[in-house]
Amino acid sequence: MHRRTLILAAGAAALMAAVSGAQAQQTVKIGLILPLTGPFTAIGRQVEMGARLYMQQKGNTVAGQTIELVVKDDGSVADTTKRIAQDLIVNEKVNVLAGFGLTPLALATAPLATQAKVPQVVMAAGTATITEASPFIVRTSFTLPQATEPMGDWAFKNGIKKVVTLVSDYGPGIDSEKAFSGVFTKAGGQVENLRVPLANPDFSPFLQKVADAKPDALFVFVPAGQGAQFMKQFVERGFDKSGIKLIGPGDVTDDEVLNNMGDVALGAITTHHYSVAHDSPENKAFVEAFKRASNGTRPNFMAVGGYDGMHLIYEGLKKTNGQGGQALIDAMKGMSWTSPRGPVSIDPQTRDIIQNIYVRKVERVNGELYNVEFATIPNVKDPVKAAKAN
Ligand code: VNL
Repeated sequence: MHRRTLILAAGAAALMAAVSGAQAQQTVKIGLILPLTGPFTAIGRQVEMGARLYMQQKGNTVAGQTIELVVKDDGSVADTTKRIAQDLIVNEKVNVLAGFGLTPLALATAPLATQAKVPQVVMAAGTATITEASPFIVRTSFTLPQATEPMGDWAFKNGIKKVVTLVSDYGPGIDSEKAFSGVFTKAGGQVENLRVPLANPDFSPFLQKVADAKPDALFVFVPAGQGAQFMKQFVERGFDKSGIKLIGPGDVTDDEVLNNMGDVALGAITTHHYSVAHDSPENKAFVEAFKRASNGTRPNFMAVGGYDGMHLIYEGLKKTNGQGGQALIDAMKGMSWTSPRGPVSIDPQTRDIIQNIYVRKVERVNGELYNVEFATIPNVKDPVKAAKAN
């Protein structure tokens, strides 16, 4: 009798623990931290709209859990990102951290993701080493070396022999400078490197140096959001009539602002992972839905990073039956799907995205400017981490 009561009591306790555990797990909270004020507001908005569009299309229930998105503005200040991430982990008990518009913002958060064992989905930033900063980071944007190396090849093969590079002086800019210069000089090209500050850049003195050097092409990396200002100074200095070709990764001709740049952008050759003009049924549906949900705004590569980031979280949760933490990160490794940008997968070794890189040319189509893709380099891994692994 005594023994049976004990067993019953133990059974009831176990059941109650299971029930309360299940209740605690009924909501999966995703903390989405983005610049929604300050100079990179447009980038944060693109990522947020991409993420929200995905949720709108797929609903907010996954594996029996309700998905709750908590959106926070870091104003693109790294200390703020870190403080918000800490608060989201400790007080809001988020299961996933996501967003990260610029490299320093992603890096500031990495130690917190590691400590708390919370997956950190980087949807925008592009410095190669970011995924090495925490075993809990996974990325759905791109890396600059991944997007840039094909440019070095294309340039040399297409008669460009002398190039000046002009990049923002921080992680992704330095990555793209090194990736381009490495491939291009190895092929036999000649290159001179210039770097411009990230904050409030004035491109004029650098453009003067470019004019003096008279290269065949000017290679540019500026983060999305600074392309319009660069182009303005490029025209003011008469570069559109100089015969110096504009090349680089596709951040400078980002799809949201490209159409307002005017004829100066025509003919620019860039390599990148997404164009709003990408010709696939998935992308047509994505672009239409995005425009409908955003007053006609064109999605750019940032929007796709947000959209695919949500896809990765949803599919990961399906695999773990709603569990987060280490199980969720493990479930995301090796996952593959068809994105609006084309086929993608998560490298199980590096947690970075493997994707096609497209060579594109700015053209006017039906009265609007587009990055028109004309060649594809399939399934490109981040070359920096691939080189370390070999
Ligand atoms: C970064 C890379 C930011 C590429 C960007 O735009 C970009 C970054 C804000 O890693 O900081 O286009």
